[in-house]
Amino acid sequence: MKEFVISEAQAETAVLVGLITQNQDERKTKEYLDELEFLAHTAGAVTVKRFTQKVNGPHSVTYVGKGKLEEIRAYIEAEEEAEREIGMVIFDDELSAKQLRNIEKELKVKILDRTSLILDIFAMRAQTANAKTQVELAQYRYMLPRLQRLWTHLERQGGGSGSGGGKGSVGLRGPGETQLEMDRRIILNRMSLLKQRLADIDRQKTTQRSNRGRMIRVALVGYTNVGKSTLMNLLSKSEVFAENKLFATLDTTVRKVIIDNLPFLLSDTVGFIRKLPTDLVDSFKSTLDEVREADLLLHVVDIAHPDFEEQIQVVEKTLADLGCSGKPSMIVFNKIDAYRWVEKDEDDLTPGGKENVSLADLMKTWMARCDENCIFVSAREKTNIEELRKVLYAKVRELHVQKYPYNDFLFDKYDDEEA
Ligand SMILES: Nc1nc2c(ncn2[C@@H]2O[C@H](COP(=O)(O)OP(=O)(O)OP(=O)(O)O)[C@@H](O)[C@H]2O)c(=O)[nH]1
Ligand SMILES: [Mg+2]
Repeated sequence: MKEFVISEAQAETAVLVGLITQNQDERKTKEYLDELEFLAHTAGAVTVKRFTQKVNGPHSVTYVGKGKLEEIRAYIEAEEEAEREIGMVIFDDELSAKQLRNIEKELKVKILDRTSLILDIFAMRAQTANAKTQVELAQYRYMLPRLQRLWTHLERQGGGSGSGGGKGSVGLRGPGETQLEMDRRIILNRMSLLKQRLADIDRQKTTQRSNRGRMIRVALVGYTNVGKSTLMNLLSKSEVFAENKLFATLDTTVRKVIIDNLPFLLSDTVGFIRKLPTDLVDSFKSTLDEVREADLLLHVVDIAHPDFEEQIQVVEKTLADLGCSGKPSMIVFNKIDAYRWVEKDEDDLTPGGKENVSLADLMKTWMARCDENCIFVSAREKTNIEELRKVLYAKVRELHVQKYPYNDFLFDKYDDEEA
């Protein structure tokens, strides 16, 4: 799987390419490319240039138009002449086999798209057997349809026979096709082995989960890099790896947390991101089972991120895809310490934009929008964490009493408080 591992070489340079379309205006594209740059940085690459193009939609053959592709090639050549080698070109959307093949032919450098970049980071981050197996399976799923690029050009020239190995034209049934068939078989075999392994891990995990006793399960969910692991560490006094890069957490960690007399399980899971292919979400099924089986979801949001509203939507959409939209949940707005706004001059009468909203106003708006089912904290500054514990206690207790009405260790405290 070497071809996915771009992270080993130190500080490779990357060029980013994105489209400006009717549903993705210039500002949006900039945000997407910022995120792509952050992804590239996480993978160990330094971004040196961005290209964008205004089009109606991605070009089916080359993603960007021919002229733009030539412009990118000219840039790469000029850089190479100046002895600044370009390591890779990264496209913001998933490329088809055909696009990949054509772009590679034109640019002659390593081509990645958002998906293969995310997969690369996943491969780098995977620690446990479970995470490694899931990532490898996802990588093969990505590769399989793209294997065709090794041979379809032969097929077109010779009017060949497709993958069945039937009648292809003379001289064109050679190694290309056989090699491809072999590659496909090897990959398919490997994939079924990986699936088998995941099924075994799945069974083990299900047994582990059923042995956990009668405790309410709370899952921290949210966009990547919002502070889920930092909150987990605060609430459970554990040491989960947290860092300012994307996808620091790949596998689920579960900890027992006790607030007053009430024990419950808290889990920290992989973060979500835009344009994450469903295939990838599928591959992370067993990691995400923790979310699926949780009794309460804490949706963590980075309020200091300029695009946090879209991130909320992405997370809600992913949760719905996982069949979790009806679950009890609460939004935890994190990083209030880092929220910045520009105060408007009193005589400035132009209508204010997003950047002029004060934290207090934003809090008011969201309290109303969530029906007060949200809380504002800073995991870094430990602001409002006691309040979060209190709210969590009340919510978990309510769920606990509903789910395990005969668990009497709770009732002392419960009765005390009622009295
Ligand atoms: N300013 C500020 N930074 C925070 C806060 N909470 C977390 N961070 C930082 O945000 C970054 C990401 O935190 P993590 O806890 O790793 O985030 P995560 O949601 O677990 O991220 P992934 O596992 O990568 O999806 C780290 O650099 C944290 O130090 C906060 O309240 N304020
Ligand atoms: Mg994390």
